[in-house]
Amino acid sequence: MSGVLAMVLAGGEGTRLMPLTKSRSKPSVPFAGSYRLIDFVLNNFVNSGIIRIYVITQYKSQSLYMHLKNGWSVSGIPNCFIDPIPAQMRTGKDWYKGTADAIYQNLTFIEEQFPDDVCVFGSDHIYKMDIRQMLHFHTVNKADLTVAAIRMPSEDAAGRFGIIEVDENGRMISFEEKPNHPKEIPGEPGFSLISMGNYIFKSKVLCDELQDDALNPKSSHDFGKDIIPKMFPKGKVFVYSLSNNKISGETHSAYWRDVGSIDAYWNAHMDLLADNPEFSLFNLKWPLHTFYPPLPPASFNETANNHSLVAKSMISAGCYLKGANIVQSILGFRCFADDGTRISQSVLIGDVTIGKNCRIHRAIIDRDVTIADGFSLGIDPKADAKLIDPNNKSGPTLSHGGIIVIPKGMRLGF
Ligand code: ADQ
Repeated sequence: MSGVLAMVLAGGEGTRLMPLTKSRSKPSVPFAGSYRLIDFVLNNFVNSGIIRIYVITQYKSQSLYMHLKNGWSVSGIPNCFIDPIPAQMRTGKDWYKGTADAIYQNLTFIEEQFPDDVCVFGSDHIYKMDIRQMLHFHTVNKADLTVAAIRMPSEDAAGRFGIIEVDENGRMISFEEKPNHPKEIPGEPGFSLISMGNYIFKSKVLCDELQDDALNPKSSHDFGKDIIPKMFPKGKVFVYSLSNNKISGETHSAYWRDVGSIDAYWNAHMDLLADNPEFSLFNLKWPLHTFYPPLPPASFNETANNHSLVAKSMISAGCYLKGANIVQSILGFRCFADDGTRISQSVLIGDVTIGKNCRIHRAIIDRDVTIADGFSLGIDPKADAKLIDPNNKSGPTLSHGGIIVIPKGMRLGF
């Protein structure tokens, strides 16, 4: 893999994930108790043997930077690195105008590494992918650009993703960025082929295209809006389907989720708790690394009135349950739930303290939240409504699907 360089785009703001993105970029939003969103793409690269990785940051990048430093630093191995690149205005006095500009402003780092191919991948998605298989496809087809794709119901794709059409050889024959009425796959009514936002470019082609794009005053400097629509008519853009990707030790078909909204984020957590989950965290042949803080195991205690009971849930290190009942929920590091409390279908991100006899249902609770004895969330719509100020996007919110989100640092019921 010495001819391959990875550039991971990690500057996304993630406005639809507010208030979880109030103080952190979307790629550093915690996921599944112990992870952050960026871990999934980094694990894909590292498990594929690609350990020359630049992570391009911009929006509120401090927690992402700390996560990379604590969990992903590589030192002392020649030609192996996972290095964040902060936005530095290298080409002028502008922040990154779009995803293509984010790479253009850092072309010097590509030139220094002289790779044959550059993987430009997003960092906001939950999936597993053996990138060697996509590289093989890219090389066999002598492609200038290969775009990773997956099929999904057209109604879910509308307005959200780039829509692709291919010929019988896998060559891209049309591309439309986020149309409201996506074209369907021929012969598969109701389904469309969407871009996953992951690209492999021949290195020289990428540099040339970005230099051209930078000179175009009409461009928005974005891969989906500008670079791909300009490149595919030239004919050497191929499409790699995630459904052809095989992960060692797994039998499920391809799972890929964009957790760009609160409901999608909550649903992806509930997916993990299914009996035979489509996306498993437990494959030893595809280990999922992250930063693991020095914490004791989770402990479950009992009181005079209650045992701690846990069902269909994941409880991270450092949690302490004192006679609490946890059902179909995921608790991140260092959460505490007191006597008689019941938590169901909820996600606690970490460092959450919940008092006695609380009822928490269909909630997402961010870090450092403290909830007083006897408080309920997600049970009484009128009580929940009192917490929500529609003019305050960084306060508690209620999603379309009815998930209540409590932002970082709140104290409820005191
Ligand atoms: P979007 O979902 O709109 O579309 P975009 O906001 O462009 O994705 O973000 C792509 C990646 O780049 C994300 O990982 C994000 O964090 C990062 N990013 C965004 N702005 C950035 C910036 N200024 N600097 C650095 N990083 C930045 C894209 C494609 C679609 C495709 C979807 C798949 O354009 O065609 O379907 O991804 O999710």
